Amino acid sequence: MYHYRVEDMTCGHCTSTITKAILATDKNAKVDIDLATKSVKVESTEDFEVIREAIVEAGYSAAFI
Ligand SMILES: [Cu+2]
Repeated sequence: MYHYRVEDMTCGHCTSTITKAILATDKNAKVDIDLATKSVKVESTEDFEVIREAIVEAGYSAAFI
């Protein structure tokens, strides 16, 4: 499982945008977001960096944890 910290994720709109961006990259990914801790956990067969870039392309930062 991959774990990212998305500091600029602030509301439900952000979480849905990020979830859609990840699913557009890997439709079978499992996305688990905790807004309070800015945490995005992803289970995917894609590379860690590919998923990270999907989050960045959606307009957010994605730091490694
Ligand atoms: Cu938002």
